[in-house]
Amino acid sequence: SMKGALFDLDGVLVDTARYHYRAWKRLAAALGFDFTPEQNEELKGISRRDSLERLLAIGGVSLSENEKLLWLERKNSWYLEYIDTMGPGEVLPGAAEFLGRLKGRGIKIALGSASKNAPRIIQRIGLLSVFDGIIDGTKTSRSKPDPEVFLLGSRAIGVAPRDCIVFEDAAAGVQAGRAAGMRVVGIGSPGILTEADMVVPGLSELVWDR
Ligand code: B16
Ligand code: MG
Repeated sequence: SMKGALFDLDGVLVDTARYHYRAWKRLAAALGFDFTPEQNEELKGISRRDSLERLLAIGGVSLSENEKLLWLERKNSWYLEYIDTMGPGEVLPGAAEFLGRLKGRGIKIALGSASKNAPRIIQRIGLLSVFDGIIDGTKTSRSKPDPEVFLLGSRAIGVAPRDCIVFEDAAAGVQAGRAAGMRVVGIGSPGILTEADMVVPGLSELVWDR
């Protein structure tokens, strides 16, 4: 039976994707090319560094290592500018209630996010105290779809992978959860999250007993 729940952050608990998009678009514009919301889909769930590489490929731009580091720093400072205006009102519908219900049933809860800014974000949206363990982009060395982030999460809450369930909105994250030997609930569209055990549009549509 399920004893642990592991949550992705961006796209599951909060919609930070639009802030990432705004910052990447600003970077693309500065380098002289356009970046569409459709292209942004590719960047979901993957690390900051990998995102830059994909963005540069889209724009057909090549940069030196030093220039890349400079733009990564700029992108993150723009992103921080945007997320520092966030508050509890930006928690996605049903997420806080769902977390509360799990806690009430004694389920251990961990965060499994690729973001290095994850602790700052969950603090801003008022969810910091919910988590029994937090694995963010500073604690992992391999990006999703590698299972590392969720295996570290299960260890942090002391629950075996087979007793954990993952909530993910990105295809790479769903694969990571499966590779960790966990059950996975996809948040989004069944057409994209084909490897999930079950897919729902959002946490407000979920009943734990199912
Ligand atoms: P940062 P998640 C991911 O968060 C985002 O989906 C992805 O777009 C972003 O590039 C990545 O975090 C790194 O974020 O630049 O803040 O370290 O979905 O894994 O919670
Ligand atoms: Mg996500």
